[in-house]
Amino acid sequence: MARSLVFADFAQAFGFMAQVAVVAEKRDHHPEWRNVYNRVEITLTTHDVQGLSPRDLELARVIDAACDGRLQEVPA
Ligand code: H2B
Repeated sequence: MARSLVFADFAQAFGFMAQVAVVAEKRDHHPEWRNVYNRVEITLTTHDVQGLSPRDLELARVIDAACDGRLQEVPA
């Protein structure tokens, strides 16, 4: 399961990552992610099952909530 996010700048991207990282560490379930400036590419997987598990869905909801309202506005 993957999602690519674009933020206004690096501070917004890294602030989002810090927020998700705190929750991920508490849950011992971590995103595979790549950050370049304002972009964050995220993949969620569970090693034990070599695929998706409910833990990935739960972390996806945390990620969706953390980036809600923080993504770069794309001009119409
Ligand atoms: N994160 C993710 N996304 N998937 C895992 O399978 C996973 C993890 N396993 N964080 C955890 C850590 C495991 O390696 C430790 C030993 O609990």
